[in-house]
Amino acid sequence: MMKLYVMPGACSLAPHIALHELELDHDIVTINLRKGEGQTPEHLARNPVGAVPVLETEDGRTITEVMAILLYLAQRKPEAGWIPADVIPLYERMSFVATELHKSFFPLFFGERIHSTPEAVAELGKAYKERLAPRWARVSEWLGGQDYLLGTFGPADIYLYVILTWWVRGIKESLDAYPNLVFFMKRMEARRGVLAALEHENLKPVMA
Ligand SMILES: N[C@@H](CCC(=O)N[C@@H](CS)C(=O)NCC(=O)O)C(=O)O
Repeated sequence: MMKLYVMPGACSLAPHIALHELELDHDIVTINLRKGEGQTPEHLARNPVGAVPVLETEDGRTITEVMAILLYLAQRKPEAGWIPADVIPLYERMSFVATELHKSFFPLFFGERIHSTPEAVAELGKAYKERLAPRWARVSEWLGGQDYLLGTFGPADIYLYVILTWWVRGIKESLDAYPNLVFFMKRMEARRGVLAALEHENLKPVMA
């Protein structure tokens, strides 16, 4: 059976949701990064940078990177139609979530690893929140009046959902300035696969 290594609430929630949405058999293994479990020899052998997610497949592949794992899972269930004939808009949106959104959270969550004074950490946080504003506007514009980023549900939506949970639950910021994103989050949290993965990670929906 496929094995996915996760830390509850982290970006690994995205492939976890995908496994449920695609109804693929899997085992979940929790890696507690706060207790240093990402840096054990066993985990470093899976992913030398010590991060989650990592997916181990039945035929011996080890796959890292949220985007790659999501695409691998989508390929495992082609009938779900998660990979459109024209992959460019899918890659554009996934890449945006990975590089413009996901990685902007490191300075917000771990500013004290970059600067040593509380003032500098606060200034960094403020700058990154401001930097995110046009990026939330960009995904909101992509959604427009659609239910999902590409019209129909797929991996880019799952990845965006997880990053937005960090904004709401982790940073305790509001999405009220972006009604499309509020509706999107509610729509996502009405999905069975999303709720199943949240429950497994002992998390509550953020829009409840
Ligand atoms: N580019 C990686 C980023 C993975 C990542 O940042 N994972 C975080 C959790 S959200 C992590 O494991 N951090 C632990 C660390 O970097 O030491 C991906 O897309 O999978």
